[in-house]
Amino acid sequence: MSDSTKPWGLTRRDLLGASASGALLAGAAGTAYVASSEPARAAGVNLAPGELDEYYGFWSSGQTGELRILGIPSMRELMRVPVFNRCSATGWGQTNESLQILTEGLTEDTKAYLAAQGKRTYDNGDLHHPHMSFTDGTYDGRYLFMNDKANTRVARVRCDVMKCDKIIEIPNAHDIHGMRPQKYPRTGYVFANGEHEAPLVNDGKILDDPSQYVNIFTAIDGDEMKVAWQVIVSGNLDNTDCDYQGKYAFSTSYNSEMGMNLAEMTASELDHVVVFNLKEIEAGIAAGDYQELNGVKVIDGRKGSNKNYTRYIPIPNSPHGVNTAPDKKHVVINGKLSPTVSVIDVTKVDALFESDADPRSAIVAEPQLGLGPLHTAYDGQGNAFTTLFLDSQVVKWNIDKAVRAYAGENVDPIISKVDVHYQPGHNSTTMGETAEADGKWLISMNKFSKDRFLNVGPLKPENEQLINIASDEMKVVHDGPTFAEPHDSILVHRSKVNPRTVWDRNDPMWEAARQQAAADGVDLDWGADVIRDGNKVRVYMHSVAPNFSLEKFTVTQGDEVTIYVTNMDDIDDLTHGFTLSNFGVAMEVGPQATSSVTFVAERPGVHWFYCQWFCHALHMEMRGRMLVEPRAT
Ligand code: K7E
Ligand code: CUA
Repeated sequence: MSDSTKPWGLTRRDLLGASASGALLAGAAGTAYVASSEPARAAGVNLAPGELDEYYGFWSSGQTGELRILGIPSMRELMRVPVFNRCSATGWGQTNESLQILTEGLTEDTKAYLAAQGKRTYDNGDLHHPHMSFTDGTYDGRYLFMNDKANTRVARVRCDVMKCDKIIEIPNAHDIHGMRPQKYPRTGYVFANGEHEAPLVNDGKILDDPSQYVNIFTAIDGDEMKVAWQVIVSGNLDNTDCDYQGKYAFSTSYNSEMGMNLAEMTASELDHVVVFNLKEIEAGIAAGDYQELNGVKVIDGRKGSNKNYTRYIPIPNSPHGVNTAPDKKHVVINGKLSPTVSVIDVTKVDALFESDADPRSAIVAEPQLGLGPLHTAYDGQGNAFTTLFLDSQVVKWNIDKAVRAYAGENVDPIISKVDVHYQPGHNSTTMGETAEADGKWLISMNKFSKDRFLNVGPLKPENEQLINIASDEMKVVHDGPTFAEPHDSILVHRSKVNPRTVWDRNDPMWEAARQQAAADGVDLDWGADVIRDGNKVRVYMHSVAPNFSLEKFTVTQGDEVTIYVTNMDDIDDLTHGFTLSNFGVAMEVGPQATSSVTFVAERPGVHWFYCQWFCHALHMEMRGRMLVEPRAT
């Protein structure tokens, strides 16, 4: 299918034509976009009813703790995938299946802490960075990985069902921030930065002695979701990315000072980026040059350790984002407090390890772009788009021109700037963090919305703007208000992702239920059984709209009850639910899925359970009774 016949919007040629004919798109670059539906329609943003988007947008949600899926360019929110949060709609954090995922990767230390709070898992998270698994430098549609800064975890979402299947806590490190999957040859590793400094063994023996604090870089095996190895570094770690050669990962450090307060953290004019030499680290681990801490092999990559595990490249003041360009050669380090970005040439990094070359010799450009550069995205044609937090702008600049200017040529790398509203953090372009960057759309993720929307009280939404980057003159074409606090997003062509529409009955998600049903001699698919096992009661039922297979069941006060519900409907949209009133129990049961929940039936009486996912004209009637006999006295 050629681009011009695609149903989901205008082609680049159409867009260029539209802007050439003038007046269709409001405002010139650098002026505020005037809100009006007409320009948006001209840009192909408002898809007609029934039209599909060309891209999936995978969105973080910061302190909300979930993953969100949007359609791009319509900016329609399509789905929320609970990950680190507790979800009322789906029962994530309550079902046995989700609790297994939420608890199995926690350290014993954390389990003990949570038990003391009467909890089995955390119910908050701070999800900043969602990224898809790669094969050969581009998205492969297998998994999405994401960090939890709040509770030092990394999670994985399966792209076939868009549900989380693994969450691991990262031992030894503190507060995972930057996180990226390996691009080549495949993922492979998932790299994760511990942002906050602490003693290596953080058991309270060392407290207010920052000279003994360290930070930890972690490589996770993304297939197994186990920590492969860790590296102790000098300074802290902020964001990370890696090359297209499978040789190096890069992490920024805004606190190379190891300061404990703002003044100390920002004291130095120069901080650094740490370069991790993957082959050397693997060789060091193989040779036994590590200490084992909490079951993890930890290698020392601090400055002055005189090994070839790491190099430290000085970078002007408090760098933040790290973004590898689709040219497979350049890595941009975003200056934050410095108005510059520093461009690393990965072909010059070998020399840093092979000789005592000046680490700065790998820097091939350092263009001054504006105030507060935080993150950079790419169009695949040699151009970069950097957010300027303080200037409230996105700047488009040319990498090659920046390199030539750094070498002394009189060229200006800046192509254009566009105002965004307001204070942008991350930005992302269509396929922009892969070798297949296509330069169609850019999202600017703005922290403040100020006056852009109806006032909803002191807590304002953020504003994510869609920008047409098909021509040098960037055009803001859509405002997208959003709840707390997406930091980052990726824009993935829809050809890369192909989720199922109903579950496979053999899915591993409910393996524990499958085994228990087999042990109980019950048919998990078509069950309508109540199994008593001491004071444990297991209730098996299935649902076919608009019925549960049990209209009632009886238990005794104090019984530990587990309800297994299998949804035997097998068509699109036929999700059922199971809500048990006044027991705080609710869960989603997708088509062909099994979900289960366990609680103590401590309330005698008649209690209704009902389906809370609208499934049928007789959805309201889809309910039954749990009869709880009072405990014998
Ligand atoms: Cu810049 Cu957590 Cu990616 Cu936010 S980080 S903006
Ligand atoms: Cu089943 Cu509503």
